[in-house]
Amino acid sequence: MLTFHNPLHHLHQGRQEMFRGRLVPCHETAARLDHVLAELKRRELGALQEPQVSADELSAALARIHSPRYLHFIEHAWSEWIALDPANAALDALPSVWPAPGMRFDVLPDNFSARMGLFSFDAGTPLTAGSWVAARAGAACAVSAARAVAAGTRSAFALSRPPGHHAGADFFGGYCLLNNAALAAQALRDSGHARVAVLDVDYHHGNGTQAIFYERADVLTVSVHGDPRTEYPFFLGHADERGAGAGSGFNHNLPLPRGTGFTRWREALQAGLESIRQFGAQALVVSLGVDTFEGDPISGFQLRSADYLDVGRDIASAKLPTVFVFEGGYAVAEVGTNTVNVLQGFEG
Ligand code: Q9C
Ligand code: ZN
Repeated sequence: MLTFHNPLHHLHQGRQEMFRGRLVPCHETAARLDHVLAELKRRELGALQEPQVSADELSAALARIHSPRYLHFIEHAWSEWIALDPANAALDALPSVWPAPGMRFDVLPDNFSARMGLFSFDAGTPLTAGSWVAARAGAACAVSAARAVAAGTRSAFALSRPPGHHAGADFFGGYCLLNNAALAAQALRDSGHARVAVLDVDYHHGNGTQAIFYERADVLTVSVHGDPRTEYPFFLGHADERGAGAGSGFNHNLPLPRGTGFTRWREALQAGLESIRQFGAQALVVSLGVDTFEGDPISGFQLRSADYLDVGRDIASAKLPTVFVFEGGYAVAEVGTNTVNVLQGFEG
């Protein structure tokens, strides 16, 4: 497995996220990626590279997925935050006010915290001094991995953080700033693969990825996740969301109840893979979150470490050029084992 890892990921490290009326330490930590990288080295699973995308190429790739006003906001958010008060340099920026349906999303407020809310959907995703630089380098990993696969490598892994699948064209949230999986899927489309599938196996529904491709027939989005009736991100991810307009029929959600174990989870994975087969995908992007693990501190499925070898084997059965993109997984001591088990199972 050829891996592109983000050499600047540690520049994004939020201090706190809002949880039940308190600010608690962020679950999405730099140590997560360090554990996966260490495990990849330990098992000698393949070459480890830094992303190779020019600044201009990367900006062009970002503009294929995200809106100009969102990219401008994220790039400059930290300098605006400390311009409000130099003492803000010691704090993260977190949103606390959001437009509700019926309010204006088209007018960009002058007020910084109003724009933080306009471009986000939760108070769990802090922006810090290095967030933009880290997220951009993470996006470069996804684009590099997609290009390697487009050039004929069977599979590649974008070991990127912050994660991406909750980020939409115009918003951040769920620890995600730039949608790495969507960037990889678009890069595969742009290099000539007519039909690309995104398979999201993170515990949480990939609302950003779904929204980005919802009206498109060229990218099928499939997600196996905790039922949004009880699980984050709550407001998207139901089974009746099948796509819209030209994209009607090209989104497939497989929500499962909290507490689901591997046998039932694997049946949902098989159903998702069958959709991908029927679609006639020419390439696959996997949003690889391992927060489905039984020991995950914020999630509710019951997968065990050995199960991830089978997950990799099942994904390999699709016989498609495949880009894996790292997403969630917060049981820090096991995140390396679980993630690399998927990749090793895939390689067989
Ligand atoms: N106290 C990803 O896995 N909030 N994002 C959970 C826990 C947000 C997860 C609350 C979870 C986001 C990429
Ligand atoms: Zn997740």
